Amino acid sequence: MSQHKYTLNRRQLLKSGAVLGGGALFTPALSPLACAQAMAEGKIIITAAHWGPLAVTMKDGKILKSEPAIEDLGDNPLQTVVADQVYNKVRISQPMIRKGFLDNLDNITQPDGKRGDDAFIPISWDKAYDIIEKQLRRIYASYGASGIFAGSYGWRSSGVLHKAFTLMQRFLNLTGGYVGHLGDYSTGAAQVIMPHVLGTIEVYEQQTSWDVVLKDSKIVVLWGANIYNSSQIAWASSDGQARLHLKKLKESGIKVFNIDPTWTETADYLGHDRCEWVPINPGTDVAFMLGICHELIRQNWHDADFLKKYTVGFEQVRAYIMGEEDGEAKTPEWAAKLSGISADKIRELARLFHENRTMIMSGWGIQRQHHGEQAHWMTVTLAAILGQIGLPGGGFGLSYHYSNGGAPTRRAGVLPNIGNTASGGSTSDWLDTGASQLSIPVARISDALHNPGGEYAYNGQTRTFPHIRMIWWCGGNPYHHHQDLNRLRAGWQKPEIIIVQDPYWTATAKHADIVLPATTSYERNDLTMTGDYSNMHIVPMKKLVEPQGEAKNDYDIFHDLAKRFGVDAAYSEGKNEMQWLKAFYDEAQQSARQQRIAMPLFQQFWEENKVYENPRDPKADAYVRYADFRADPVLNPLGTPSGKIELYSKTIEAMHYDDCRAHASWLPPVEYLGNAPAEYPLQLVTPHSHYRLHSQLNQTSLREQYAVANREPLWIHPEDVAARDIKDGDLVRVYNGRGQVLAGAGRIYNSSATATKKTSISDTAKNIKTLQETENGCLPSYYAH
Ligand SMILES: Nc1nc2c(c(=O)[nH]1)N[C@H]1C(S)=C(S)[C@@H](COP(=O)(O)OP(=O)(O)OC[C@H]3O[C@@H](n4cnc5c(=O)[nH]c(N)nc54)[C@H](O)[C@@H]3O)O[C@H]1N2
Ligand SMILES: Nc1nc2c(c(=O)[nH]1)N[C@H]1C(S)=C(S)[C@@H](COP(=O)(O)OP(=O)(O)OC[C@H]3O[C@@H](n4cnc5c(=O)[nH]c(N)nc54)[C@H](O)[C@@H]3O)O[C@H]1N2
Ligand SMILES: [Mo]
Repeated sequence: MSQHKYTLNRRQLLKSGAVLGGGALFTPALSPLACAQAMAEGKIIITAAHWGPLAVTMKDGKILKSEPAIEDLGDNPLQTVVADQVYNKVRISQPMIRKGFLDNLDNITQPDGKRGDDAFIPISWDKAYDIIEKQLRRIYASYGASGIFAGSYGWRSSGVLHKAFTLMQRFLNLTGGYVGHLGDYSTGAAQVIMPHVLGTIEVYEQQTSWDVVLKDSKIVVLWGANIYNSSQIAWASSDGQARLHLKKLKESGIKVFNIDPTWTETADYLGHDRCEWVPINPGTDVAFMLGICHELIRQNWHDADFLKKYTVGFEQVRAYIMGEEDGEAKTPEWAAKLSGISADKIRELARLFHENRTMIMSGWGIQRQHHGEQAHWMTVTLAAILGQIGLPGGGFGLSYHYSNGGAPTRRAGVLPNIGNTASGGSTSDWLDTGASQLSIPVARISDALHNPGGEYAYNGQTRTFPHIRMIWWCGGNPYHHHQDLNRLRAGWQKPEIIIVQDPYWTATAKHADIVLPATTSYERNDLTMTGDYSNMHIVPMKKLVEPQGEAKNDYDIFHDLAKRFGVDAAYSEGKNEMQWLKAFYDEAQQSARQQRIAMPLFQQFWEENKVYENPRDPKADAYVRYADFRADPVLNPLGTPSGKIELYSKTIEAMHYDDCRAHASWLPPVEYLGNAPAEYPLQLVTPHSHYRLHSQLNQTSLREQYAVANREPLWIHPEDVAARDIKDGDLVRVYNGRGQVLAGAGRIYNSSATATKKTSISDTAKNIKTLQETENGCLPSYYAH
């Protein structure tokens, strides 16, 4: 993702024209007091992770403790457990091979069906390399690149050099190619629909600056956006700015709505005085927004001038909303039945949004669903009808909750990354992975394994699933992140060989044939920036300790293998670890110099062991998304066919899809409150955890802070609890027809504020059945090996 963002930021920097003078600052790693304290205890080393720059105190060569290395308001518990990550009983200590696979080595075209149930035996690195080399050559000779899936989605660790799956793909691009992935789990639906509507993927773009929001917005809508929680991390490294902005929001006079099935950590932080809960039924946001739009149009509150000048297709949308298209008017009463929010509240929100400068901050949970495309298309449609897009503090933002979006972009020399092709070429960091003809949409992995050669529709194209005979996963955990794991597990038995590279015995590693132990980011040297949008800091990621056990860096694993294939020169470009880092840093430093920002030379930077902060840019502080387009839509057209916001898309019309019409529309999800059968009356929502990054850190002591009955906490409404005789702290079985998981009943809502609510979480927790078999990071078997 960051590559997109860095590219964007570079473009913005170029666009920003006149360059101010002035140098950048070194942030002292810790406050003087904390610093003195830490120095007395031992040496401090600076590193970083997705959850921010870290100051790590060492003692006798061991990691003692870790703390934030920059000011980070509020607690970010993720920053405290570096030692637990490194010294951990679920680390993989040496290369391992599955017993049945080893026994069957001469006949592995016929897999034995025992993945996930078999024992592992240790082998040497050389033996592991021998087997991998032989099998990779055989697979290429028999099936070509389409036989190897190396899409390997996942969040790996931060760093511009030690990028797990990028390095794997770099190696495989030199040996013959692979099947990659399209899109991601985060925004899979939005990033396909948004280019048709706005001409950009929109989800990974800088937002209207928080400074502007705090000054000009009268209403902020958290639409399934849990900023306090989800901004603890970034794809590169968190700059911690969201907490600062939330604090200011709490202190401001701005009215906040939390449109969410849950009373989130963010809502809780803002408090009931500042923030009103609109506890919507999951999966019904489009209906709810249509109800608001109906009221806006009925009252003649829609902004006809804006719609005419900046959008196409309002007439079709209007006809649909008013019921002229399908005979069903999308009235507030109609929307209330589906969403669980009263028609009066819907009318009130329509009036408030119309009368006040309103910023809709949308998270991504609303689109990580069946028909998820509609949710963000409808969000843009609603914002267009309100007519505030491009005005200070108005419109919508799809990334305020992520990577501290809205923290203004700094003037900076931006660090490049190692690419998945050698010597320049594509340095795509996240989305497509270099073999686009063969790539499959990322969440199609089960479908691909089950239907080799099968056809599927994707964004107007008919594509064909490859015949995957080998899987190599490096830096991700599909047994954590994929849906319907029983189905994945069945498909997973089909390939001939599966290699997994990870520091830990994840559920995925346990389903491999060959398991290779990777280092954590604390066992190698690297660099990162903070703030995928802000480019706020450059941080040295210094090696804290030697690789644990027989673990090796992913970089070195693929370098060793590259030698066996005679491609090591192209792989390494003749550079070792520190030479790579110096080259990346030098490039950033040169670009900084052109902007008259003084960065120290690499050696000094590295030895100083400090976080480097980039200077502010007054222009960026005042940034308003779509202001240029609003000022002059002819000179600054959008990248859509019409150059305008497409509320109706002729491109999509021409696709003739039943499940995506040419304008945003209400398509009932296959499973939701509205069609729940009696035996599965509850709906499970699986938001991202405050205490983990997906499955990462699940194996640390953080778990002790939040686990209930030693399981992931399950929040249930008192009404649902009463009907089931569940007490706080009970171990509960959560199940449906597809699978089951154990959880601990915790944070049972019983505060007076929620208990008195009629439309409370009970309405969402009741009568709905969707369950994804592992909640984020539940990993029922993580500890069981
Ligand atoms: N039910 C449900 N499922 C979801 C979601 C949800 O909201 N609900 N969210 C989805 C989303 S948005 C996402 S992004 C995905 C996340 O899914 P993943 O990105 O797969 O989850 P992580 O736990 O971050 O997995 C990263 C893995 O990389 C390993 N790793 C870390 N550093 C290194 C390294 O240097 N080298 C190697 N080789 N390995 C390393 C970690 O140990 C871990 O096993 O989950 C998706 N799945
Ligand atoms: N601490 C922490 N931060 C993270 C992550 C993490 O694992 N831990 N993961 C990171 C990643 S990779 C991503 S993609 C982002 C994810 O960012 P998001 O996708 O925005 O995060 P979620 O927590 O899945 O969902 C946000 C909110 O949407 C609500 N929600 C769910 N369904 C619905 C619905 O149908 N309607 C409405 N209105 N609301 C709904 C949830 O209750 C939740 O409060 O977070 C990132 N930040
Ligand atoms: Mo994600």
